Amino acid sequence: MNKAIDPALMQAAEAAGSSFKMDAHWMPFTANRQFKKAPRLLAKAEGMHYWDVKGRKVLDGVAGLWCVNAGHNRPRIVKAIQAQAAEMDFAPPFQMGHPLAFELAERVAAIAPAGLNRVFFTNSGSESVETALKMAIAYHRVRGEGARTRLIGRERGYHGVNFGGISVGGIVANRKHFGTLLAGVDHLRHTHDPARNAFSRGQPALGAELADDLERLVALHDASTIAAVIVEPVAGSTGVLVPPQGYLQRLREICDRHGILLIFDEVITGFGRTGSPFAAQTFGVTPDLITCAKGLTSGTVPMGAVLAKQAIHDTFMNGPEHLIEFFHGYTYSAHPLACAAGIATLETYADEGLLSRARELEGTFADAVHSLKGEPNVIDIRNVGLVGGIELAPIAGQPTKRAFDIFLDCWDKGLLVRTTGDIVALSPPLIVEKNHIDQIVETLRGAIRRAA
Ligand code: PXG
Ligand code: PLP
Repeated sequence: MNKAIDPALMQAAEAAGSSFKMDAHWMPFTANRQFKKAPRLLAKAEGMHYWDVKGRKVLDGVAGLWCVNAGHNRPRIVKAIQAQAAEMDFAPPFQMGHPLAFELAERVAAIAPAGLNRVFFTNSGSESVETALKMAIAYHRVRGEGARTRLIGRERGYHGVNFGGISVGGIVANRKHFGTLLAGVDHLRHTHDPARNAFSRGQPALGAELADDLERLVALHDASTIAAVIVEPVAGSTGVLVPPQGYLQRLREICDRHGILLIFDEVITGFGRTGSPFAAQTFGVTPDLITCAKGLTSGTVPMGAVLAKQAIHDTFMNGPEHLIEFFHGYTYSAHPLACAAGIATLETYADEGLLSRARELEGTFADAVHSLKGEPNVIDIRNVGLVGGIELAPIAGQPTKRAFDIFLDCWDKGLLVRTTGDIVALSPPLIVEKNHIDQIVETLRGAIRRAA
């Protein structure tokens, strides 16, 4: 028995009829030893809140992990999953199908940017990224430009944790341990420029010209070798970097000029986070492929998708009809439980107007998070839709510690936030009300002061 475990946890485990040991579970993206000494264990969720195993109520300031956009345990979604589990557990997705997969794809296409009406299902954001990168390379090959194999990502980008994703990604800690990664990848400069843009509300005014960095890479590698550029419209994981005004437009123009596909990784920004179904619509720039996950099922059942322009899909649809057109897919692509969850989630979003709610609340949310300007060590604040990033000056010689201390303090005071480096990220469920926003910001304010 692990001696460090809190007696209340033991009671909870015993009540549930199990013993409670923490050794076997090697936790993802977690300081395992620190966690197991002082566990933070969740037991229940509803609406805007979690409850921990001791029954303490915690306000969810980050939609679980940027995914529970409809709020927790919404009855319609819960019932849809339960009913589907009782009706049909699994259906093979290769050379077979089931109606819910087609229904969900139509519904996703209906809210997607115009033209992105072909939907390929995966089980996560990471798998969506791998799928989109392979689709881009294969697309060029099928249309006779097989030399277009290079992939361009961006510094500080997060595209999941599989080999393609960490190769195009630009978060050093996620890359440096894992060898040589994919060959033929290069990176654009990131867009973070606090010297010119600190404390911008919404899109920073300066920096559209950073997109011209793509011209530098085209000059270096030649356009004929480049398949695709992948960027997050708003970089989330690295600490909420909002694109400078005109930047995405300029990236689109350069891609068009050189026949390069533009992929928006909307795993975080998809499904209402920025005030439209997709950030592509918020910013008025249409990519060729969109990767998404998280909000597709409001985090209830793992699922991701790639949305493709019809022309890309149609390019694959040639040759003898009995042959597979795209040699790719997952055992659990379009899993029935995920499809049921996805349909009920999209119905919930539509009924409650949640996909535009971030636009309605953007001003209120921006006022609240920007009110933290002037608090100790706050060096930048960024926001768009219902996403906020508060950047703190690191403690000398101990990077990430100040933000992590604030995370622990907030948890202690009944608020879940997310930190990355010395940045606190906020992305509450889209059902958030003004009183929740006030509670989030005032709890954070207290923690920031105590961490000074
Ligand atoms: N692309 C983007 C843009 C993401 O934000 C992924 C791909 C990978 O998705 P999966 O489902 O494979 O995790 C993501 C996921 C954080 C954090 O702390 C962000 C993500 C995941 C976990 C933590 O910011 N984003
Ligand atoms: N590894 C092995 C040995 C497999 O048989 C399969 C799928 O059949 C996979 C990996 C891939 O699993 P998934 O389709 O769930 O991604």
